[in-house]
Amino acid sequence: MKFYITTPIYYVNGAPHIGHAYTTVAADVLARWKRLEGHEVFFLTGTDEHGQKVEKAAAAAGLDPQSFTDRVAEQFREMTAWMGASNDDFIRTTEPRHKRACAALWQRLAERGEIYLGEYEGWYAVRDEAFYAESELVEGPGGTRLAPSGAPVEWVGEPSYFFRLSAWQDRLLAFYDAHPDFVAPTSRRNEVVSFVKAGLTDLSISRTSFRWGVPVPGDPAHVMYVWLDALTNYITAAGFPDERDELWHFWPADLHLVGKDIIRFHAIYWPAFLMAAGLAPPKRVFANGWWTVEGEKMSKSLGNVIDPHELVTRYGLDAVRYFLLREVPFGNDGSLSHRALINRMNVELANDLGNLAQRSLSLLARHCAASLPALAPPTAEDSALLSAAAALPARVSEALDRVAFSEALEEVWKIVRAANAYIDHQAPWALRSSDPPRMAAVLRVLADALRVVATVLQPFMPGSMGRMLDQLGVPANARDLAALATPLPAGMALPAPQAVFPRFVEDAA
Ligand code: ME8
Repeated sequence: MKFYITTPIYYVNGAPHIGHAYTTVAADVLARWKRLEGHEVFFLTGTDEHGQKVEKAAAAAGLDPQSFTDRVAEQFREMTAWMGASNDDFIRTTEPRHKRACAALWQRLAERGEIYLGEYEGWYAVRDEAFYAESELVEGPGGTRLAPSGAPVEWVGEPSYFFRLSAWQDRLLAFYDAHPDFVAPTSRRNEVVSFVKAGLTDLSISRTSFRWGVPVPGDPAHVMYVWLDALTNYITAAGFPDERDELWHFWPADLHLVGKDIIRFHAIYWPAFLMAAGLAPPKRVFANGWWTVEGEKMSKSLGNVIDPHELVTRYGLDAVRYFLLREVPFGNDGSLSHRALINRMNVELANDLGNLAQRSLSLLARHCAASLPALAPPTAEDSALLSAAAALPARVSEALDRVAFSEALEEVWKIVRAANAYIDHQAPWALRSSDPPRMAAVLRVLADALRVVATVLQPFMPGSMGRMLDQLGVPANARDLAALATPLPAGMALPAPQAVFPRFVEDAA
C-alpha cells in the first residue's frame, strides 16, 4: 500500500528551531515505520517562501526576497538532514513546478465558479498570515487589538478575489461526520467542527498591496493569498496538475502533520479548496502540540530559542529524536528541559537498553566464541519473553497508527524491562560454569528479543539501532518487520560489541 506523509512547509522568515525539527522528526518516524512495514512511502517536507511575513523579513535583512529565501531555505534543508529525516522530496514554493500547480488549481476553481472578484475590508495578521473576523480579536496591552494568537493585526482594504467558502459549510460538516478520524486529536476536531458550525464567510484569496507571491492567472495585479499557495505544495509534489505523473497515485495524502496553530488552514480551507476543485481531500490531519523551553514560551526576544543543531551536537541525534517523541504524548504541549533529556538518556537509553545489549553481547562474545547459539527448546520464561517480543511489532504499529509515539515507545520499553528482569533472573554469567548449554540458550533468547527491539526502534533512532543490529549480526537486507519471521542462523559470527548509548556526563564547567 502507498503512504503519503507531509510536514508543514516552514516559513523562511527566520532560522529553523526545535519546533520545526519536532514535526519533521515525527513525520520521519512514521515514514520510516511504514517503509519497515513494507509500504510504498512518499515523505514530503519543504519551505513556505511567499507572503508579507517573508517579504518583510527579507527587507529587514537588507536582501531581495529571492536571495533571502534562497539562503534561509538552505538552512531548513540542512536542518532536515541534521535531524536524520528520510524525506523523498523537499519542496520550495518559489520553484516553477509549484507556481504552475498553483496557477492550475486557481484556474480549476475559477472554471467551477468557486472564485469571484470583490473588495476585502477587514483585519489581517501578518505574523499568522491570517484574516480574522472582528469578533475573534482579543484586547492587547493599552487597549490594542490582537489576533487570538497574540499577533498584531492591521486593517486591510483592497480589491481581492474570494473563494466561496461559505458555500462549503454543510459539505464540510458532512465530510467531518463521514470521516470521524479526519482531524485529530479529538480536541482539535471539536475546535474545527465548532468553528465551521459557527458559520463560514467567503475567504479572501488574493492580495494587491505587495508583490511577493504567485501571480493570479489573468490578473497579475494580484498575488495569491500565501495560504492558498502554501497548501497547494502537497499536490505540487505529487505531480499536480499532471494526473498522469508517476507520483500522482500518492494523492490523497494519508497524513498531514501540522502544529496546532495551523489546524484551521489544513482542516477547513484545504479540504474545501480540494473538494471545490474536484480533488480528493487528505485522509487525515494530526496536530502536534507546542514546545516551551524550561516552561517558557520560545521567543527571539527571550533569547531562549533552541537551535536543533546545537541540541544534536551536544546530546547526539538519536537521543534528541528519542526524547522529543518520548517525553510528551503527541498532540499535547511539552516543556523542553535539559535535565529531563539527560535523565531519559541515562536511564532509558544508557541503562535500560544500552546495558542490556552490552551485557548480552559481551557474554556472547566472551563465552559463545562470538557466534550466535542455536535455539534450544524454550522454558516457560524463555517463551514468555519471546512471545512478548514477537507481539511487539503489532503493538507498535497499532500505537503509531494512532500517531501515539510515546505509547509506541512505552510498548518497546515493556519488552526492554522484561528482558532486563529475564537476564537478572537467569543470570547467564553464573550458568557459565554450572550449565553452559543453558547459558547459551539464555543468550540466544536475549539476542532474539534484542533483535526485535532494535528492529522496531530503527525509525526512532536509525543510527544507533543500525549499529545494534550490526552487532547482533542481522544482515542489512533483513531489518524490516517481515524479516523477523526468519530466525537468524545458529553459528553466525558476531562482531565485537561496542557500547551504543554512552552515559551523558555533564560538563563540570
Ligand atoms: O505555519 N513547538 O510555518 P511555520 C512545536 N508556513 N512545533 C512547532 C513550534 C513549537 N514551539 N514552532 C513551530 C507555517 N512548530 C506555515 C505552514 S503548511 C502548508 C504552511 C512547528 O514556520 C509546527 O508543526 O510557522 C508548526 O505548525 C510549524 O512548525 C509552523 O511552522
